Amino acid sequence: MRWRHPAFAGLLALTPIAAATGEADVSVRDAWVREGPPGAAMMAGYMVLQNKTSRPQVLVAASSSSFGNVMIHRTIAKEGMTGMEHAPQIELLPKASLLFAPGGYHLMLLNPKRTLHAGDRVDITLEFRGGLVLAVAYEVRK
Ligand SMILES: [Cu+2]
Repeated sequence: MRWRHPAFAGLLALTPIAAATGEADVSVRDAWVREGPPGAAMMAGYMVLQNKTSRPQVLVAASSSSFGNVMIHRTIAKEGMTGMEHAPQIELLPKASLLFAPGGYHLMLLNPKRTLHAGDRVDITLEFRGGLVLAVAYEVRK
């Protein structure tokens, strides 16, 4: 049972963290979630993604234990109608920021596991191509 040796298990657990430290130049600021009406099945998350590296970075997934599912969406206007489309991945240009804001890109947060109120914090994990993972605390706001 060498796979269950405690030292080896610890080494496995540390590997993703070590892989992420070289990519600390991708960051998130002003992360927030809009408070929904009681029992809302959907909420939306916003932020500013910053790529301080000299290479493009590609956001490929988002997840959270506080929601049934998290998707990357974009609100679009077409022929006078507003809708949302799924954005399977979003490229951040080198040395650039990308705004997630009402009316544009957002994290679609489906089936919250509890009612979230203004002032609460909720953790959402962002995954980038190449293995970079960022755990971000979002503040719930009105
Ligand atoms: Cu949406």
